[in-house]
Amino acid sequence: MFTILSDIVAIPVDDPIAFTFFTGYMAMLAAAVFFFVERGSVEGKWKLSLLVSGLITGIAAVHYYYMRDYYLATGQTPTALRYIDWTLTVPLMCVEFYLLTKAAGAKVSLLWKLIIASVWMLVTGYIGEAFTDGSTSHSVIWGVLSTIGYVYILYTAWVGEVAQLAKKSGDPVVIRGIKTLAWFVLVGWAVYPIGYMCMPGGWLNDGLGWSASNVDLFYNIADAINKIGFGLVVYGIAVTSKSTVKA
Ligand SMILES: *C/C=C(C)/C=C/C=C(C)/C=C/C1=C(C)CCCC1(C)C
Repeated sequence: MFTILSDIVAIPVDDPIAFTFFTGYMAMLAAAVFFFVERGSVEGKWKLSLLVSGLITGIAAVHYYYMRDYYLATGQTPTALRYIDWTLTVPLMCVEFYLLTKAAGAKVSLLWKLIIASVWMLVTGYIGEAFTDGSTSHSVIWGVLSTIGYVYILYTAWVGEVAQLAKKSGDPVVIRGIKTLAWFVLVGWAVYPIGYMCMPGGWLNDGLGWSASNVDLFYNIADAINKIGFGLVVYGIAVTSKSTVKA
């Protein structure tokens, strides 16, 4: 139904949420094509990482296609589609951390710990958003529970296992790449809890006196920066390390 509607519903020029849904979709699609094609030109050991970058942006492109329709047709936040997308793409970003540190001895248990932390973060966040009664207490309780998972990933990337394995790898390209990804998790991912607080009942929404929900504006911008940015950092590692290897 929404697909048919989208053919006739134009994107209102004064609606930044609709605009970012559309540009987000195009950007994710273009990025996915880029990573899939470039996968062919990087050294063998980086091909899987590039494939994962392509999957992250490709999966997001499909969800953006549907989220944009949903938003245009209903004017509502596509919460379920959003969290389905994150539940697939955030664990894949954890896979990127694992692949980059594998050569230095990363174990599958590290991958599982990161995946469990991200699923915890997302399930609790989903309960906070999807089952909101508009009260601040509901939003805060589930937001805080979700943040525990986020802090765990942050810790692992900055000082925990991932950071230590990067150091152990002794490869300056990997060390610098992991540091950049850790910055993405610290700054880029922090936009999500800020967006979450903009839902009705959320601290920022109340504090700024907004009547409507602006969560999608924050999530759309953050997704584009984080998913495409993450992929580009991984791509940078792949091409730089190739050029440092002697033929
Ligand atoms: C591609 C999608 C990404 C990188 C999504 C990341 C999402 C988060 C880091 C969400 C975090 C949240 C909190 C820390 C608390 C409030 C609820 C969430 C789920 C928005």
